[in-house]
Amino acid sequence: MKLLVATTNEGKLKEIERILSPLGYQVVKPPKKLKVEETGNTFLENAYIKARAYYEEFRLPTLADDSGLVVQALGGYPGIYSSRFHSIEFGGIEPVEESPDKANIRKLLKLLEGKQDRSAKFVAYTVLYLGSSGFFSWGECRGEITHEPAGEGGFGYDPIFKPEGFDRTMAQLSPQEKDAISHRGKALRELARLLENCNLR
Ligand code: ITT
Repeated sequence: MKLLVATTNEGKLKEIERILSPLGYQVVKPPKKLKVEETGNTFLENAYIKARAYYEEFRLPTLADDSGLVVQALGGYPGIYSSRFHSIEFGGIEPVEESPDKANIRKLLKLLEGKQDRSAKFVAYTVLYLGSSGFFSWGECRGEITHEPAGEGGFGYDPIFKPEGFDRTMAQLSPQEKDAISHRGKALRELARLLENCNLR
């Protein structure tokens, strides 16, 4: 089955392809990026909004992932604002314009200075939109926020997230290690299981 992936994030796209190709799905990159406003209040709503928008443009079974980092000591922030955390006002820190991943990490580390509780989780919701029906799934990965970035792998907040049971950050894991425990790996394997139950592959 061909799945169009409704994303503008290359790191995410690479992981989705890496996880779904061996399960028998052909992952297709969108012919062009669409500007989709994520106006939902939840990961699931935003995943649905993205999947539907790309489906309406390209008319192919469309998969979207909405994901983020949920930090306990920040009341769940950055959550659905994870990708644009640097550009919103939160905790008295002014928005900045620069490489989003680095700016997001700096802001998060600043907000956690002096805080005891550094527990966090990555969350991913996936929606497969088929026009008149669809599927969704989710996954999470628990861990904690480190005091400084380490590692070059992955993307986003990976350099400051240490998954439970590891003494390395997500950015220091191999791609296979990350996929085996990641929020996205869990959500996509669950989605594949649902599709297989419906003989869709
Ligand atoms: P699309 O909406 O186009 O897919 P996006 O990056 O804006 O791209 P989201 O709105 O779902 O996607 O935001 C996800 C953000 O959460 C992402 O940009 C990272 O900052 C963070 N994130 C999600 N999964 C991550 C992962 O596996 N490792 C590190 N950071 C992650």
